[in-house]
Amino acid sequence: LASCNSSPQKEETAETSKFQHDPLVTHIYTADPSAHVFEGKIYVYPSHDVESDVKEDDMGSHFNMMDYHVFSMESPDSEVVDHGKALDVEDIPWAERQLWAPDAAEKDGKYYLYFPAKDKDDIFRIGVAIADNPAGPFKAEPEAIKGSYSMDPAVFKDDDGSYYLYFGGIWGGQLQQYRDNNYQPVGKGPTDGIPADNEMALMPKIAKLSGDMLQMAEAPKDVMLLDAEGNPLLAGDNERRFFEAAWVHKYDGKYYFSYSTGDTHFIAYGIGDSPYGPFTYQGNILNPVQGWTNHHSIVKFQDKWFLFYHDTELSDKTHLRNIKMTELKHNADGAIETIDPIKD
Ligand code: FUB
Repeated sequence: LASCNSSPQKEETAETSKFQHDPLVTHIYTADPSAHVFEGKIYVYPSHDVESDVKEDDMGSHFNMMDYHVFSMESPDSEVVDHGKALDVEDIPWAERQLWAPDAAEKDGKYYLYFPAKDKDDIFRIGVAIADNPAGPFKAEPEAIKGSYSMDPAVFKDDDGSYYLYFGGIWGGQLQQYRDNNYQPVGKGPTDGIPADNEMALMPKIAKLSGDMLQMAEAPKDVMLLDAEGNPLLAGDNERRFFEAAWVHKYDGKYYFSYSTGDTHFIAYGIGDSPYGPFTYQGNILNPVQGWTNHHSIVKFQDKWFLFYHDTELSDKTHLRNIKMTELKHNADGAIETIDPIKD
């Protein structure tokens, strides 16, 4: 572990990248890696896992993260630089606890960090923070994004310059507490409010972002995930239905919506013709990893595609994870080759 102090504001640390299924960094616990290419480098925006005295429960309360660090790599096999703390819960006026999976976007030379946190009423909202460079530090807006709820934001920039916010997650992510964008709490358990097995599953949400990147320009809509017959995936279809961790990438003119199936631990995907979907379920991108959660991102660097993900190799504890990366391949027909994190 080497230290380099090129930034006057923040301490930077660097580790040699152990590309291909080894933890990318070992000096802190990291998870939920959202990777992007900014300014010719790979930047990774993960959660920063920490041990705290909060007891484990089915709502994920023990995922009690308090800040974010940003990482960069010149290339997939070069060293990983930790740019230090980029945002702290103490500096987010509306947020109380649990800084879960973030994402980032760039527009006109400014960088936007989108993040979920529980507010003072213990309700997940999505916030945004702004920086002049991809490593931060980020300054949070005083309020959460109006009308936002649930967690796991992911921002996709389309080729026409439109930006879309995807979000949502069931159980601890609170999506089951909402219908038609209205808060309708039905109980405190993780599955209270989940539809019956033979009903349509709760779908992730999408909204176009406003020109200033700080609000949703429209009311969130369902991202429909369909089976091969064109029917919405059902709530009881645990191996295929959406749980959390939305991500979108575009390949060969098609939109790929990928996500975690949560309690069955896959990263699955569907393909569609519009950022709004519908997306037809195709299969799994990543088989279950060590640990309960599975959360990923997909990014193109030069002419190759990469999957970023996490597992619990360093700690063997479900809430103390480590980010990893590996190459991802699209076959000639556009299907993604399933990655087995154990064997590959
Ligand atoms: O890191 C906290 C939560 O665990 C994320 O928001 C979920 O996607 C899961 O990885």
